[in-house]
Amino acid sequence: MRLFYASGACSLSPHIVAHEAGIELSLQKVDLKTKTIAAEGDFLAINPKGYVPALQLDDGEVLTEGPAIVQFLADLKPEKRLAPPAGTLARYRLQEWLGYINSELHKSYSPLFRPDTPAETRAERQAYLTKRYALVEKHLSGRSYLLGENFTVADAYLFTVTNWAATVKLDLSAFANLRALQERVGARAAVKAAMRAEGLIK
Ligand SMILES: N[C@@H](CCC(=O)N[C@@H](CS)C(=O)NCC(=O)O)C(=O)O
Repeated sequence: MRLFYASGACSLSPHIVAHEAGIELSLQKVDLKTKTIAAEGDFLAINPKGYVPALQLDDGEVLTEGPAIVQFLADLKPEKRLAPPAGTLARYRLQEWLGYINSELHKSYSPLFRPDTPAETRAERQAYLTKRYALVEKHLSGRSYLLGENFTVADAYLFTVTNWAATVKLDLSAFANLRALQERVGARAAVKAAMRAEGLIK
């Protein structure tokens, strides 16, 4: 399988999950500005949406959307317990978190990365994110991970987007539980390996 990624982008989340699951992926780096892949040119020919992550299966099928990709990878190795079994309430809790991270957190960061975003919009998005993170902070009280004591794909996704906070000058210092989660996840061997492979840490 091939994972189309950009260093430190949301594609780090499935990259982490693959390491956690022990699934070997061929990493394909995408230049998001030019929509090209180093090895073979046109990324839009692989994923017409033009964004990462995209996972190409061995039969050529391409799966997109981070929340779908991480669940697909987790379900390939159920024994790793990176996602609760399908059909259980816990699985829907996982999807609830993936949806929250995707629409409330991930997409709220996007305008903060654009240099032409007006200061007013920037301030509004930062306030919105702070409000949304306050809920995560409360939820994490007494829990090691989003779903309790087990690391799941939702933690990989939360970790990935929350890592962007410093770059966009979003102050999360008031959120001790969230900071502890970032440290806990960042210390995992699989997470370090994925970050190292993307050149994010040494
Ligand atoms: N809906 C997609 C959004 C993915 C996304 O926002 N990817 C960003 C990187 S974090 C990207 O590739 N942006 C480049 C672009 O949209 O042109 C998902 O949840 O997977």
